[in-house]
Amino acid sequence: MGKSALITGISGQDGAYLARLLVDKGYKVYGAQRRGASLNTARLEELGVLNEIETVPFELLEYANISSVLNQVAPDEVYNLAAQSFVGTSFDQPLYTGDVDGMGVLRMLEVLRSMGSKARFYQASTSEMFGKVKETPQNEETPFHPRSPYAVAKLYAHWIVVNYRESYNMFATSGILFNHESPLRGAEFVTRKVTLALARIVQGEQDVLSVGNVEAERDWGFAGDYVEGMWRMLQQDEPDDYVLATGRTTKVRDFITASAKALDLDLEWDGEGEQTTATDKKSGKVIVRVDPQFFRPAEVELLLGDAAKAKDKLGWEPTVQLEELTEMMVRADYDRIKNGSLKF
Ligand code: NAP
Ligand code: G4F
Repeated sequence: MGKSALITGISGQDGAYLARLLVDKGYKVYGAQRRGASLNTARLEELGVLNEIETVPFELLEYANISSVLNQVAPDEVYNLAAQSFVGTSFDQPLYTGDVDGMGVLRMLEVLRSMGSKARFYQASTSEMFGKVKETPQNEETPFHPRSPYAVAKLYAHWIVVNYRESYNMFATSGILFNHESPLRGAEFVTRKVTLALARIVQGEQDVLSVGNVEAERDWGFAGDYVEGMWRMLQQDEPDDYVLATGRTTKVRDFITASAKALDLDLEWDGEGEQTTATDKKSGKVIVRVDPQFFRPAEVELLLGDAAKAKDKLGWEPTVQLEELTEMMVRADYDRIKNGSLKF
């Protein structure tokens, strides 16, 4: 009989790519989905996997619900991808973020421990935990310095995973993943916000893209590559922690320029800080502005990952370069706007 997996956060970007991967590998996949006014299935539909999984109602704030789902499903593997995942929102909703992203993980581990479950557990940890970075590039040994309520909650989750592994001999693994993007990325994250806005601007549906700190640098990879790494982590003989990253970092400003270029826009940047603008050379119009409302109370200025351990132990390497990823995202958003098929 094939293996079974429970994926929390099934409606999100990584949930959809991981569901596609595991179904293709012959897994029975249970998608844990929280209740909303309407079911959020657009990403699963886009990857053609909605009808190949079984969804189960799930809420990370509810111990009894987690317990009944895990007891009923009794999966071989659990991928905990659910989270309040937007750093900006965590400054406005720090208690909620702490409860879902920190305590929620403890609830899952406690349920699995009390069941005596042998399920292998994957926790979606994050490069945000490195925050005000202590060294560059960052690897599994780099000390943490989180800079947002999101990152602090994720750091709690990371250490409780390590603690349950060491205390109870559970197969609990933490993937410290650097930023990964795709056409399925949520529209509030900067890459997707940029590709969507520029696709609208060239089709006359928007005038200006307003952004925050364009000097921030991120190590951006493709989500499809990163879910492969998650799966490989759970196929090892022993649980451990792994960084997944591309080893290349890019400024937000340069991602905007490259996305614009993919749409035949040639940008000229001007000014500094809050006065920064970018003008489309052909039309002479300002199409990018910096708006301080998008600045964060504490910023992570630079992330650059070293995934040597994942390459060595998992045989994992990213396959999609940033240029290809940018083109993929820009094209997808251009077509969605053109066809009126934008769903998320
Ligand atoms: P995402 O698109 O924002 O998806 C988050 C998922 O969590 C959604 O399915 C959401 O459901 C669900 N969720 C939120 N609160 C919940 C709750 N209280 N109970 C149950 N489900 C809940 O995030 P992603 O980009 O796929 O990222 C997946 C995970 O990896 C997250 O934990 C994120 O923090 C982490 N991570 C992401 C990156 C990255 O670059 N993408 C890097 C490192 C780590 P709704 O659809 O109902 O909102
Ligand atoms: O796209 P972002 O919002 O992603 P951020 O904060 O790096 O977090 C993402 O990656 C983490 C992994 O490192 C995940 F754990 C987390 O769940 C999420 O997926 O912002 C990237 C950078 C930041 O420095 C931000 O200040 O872009 C900067 N930025 C500049 N203007 C902007 C904007 N970010 C957003 N969202 N919107 C802007 O207008």
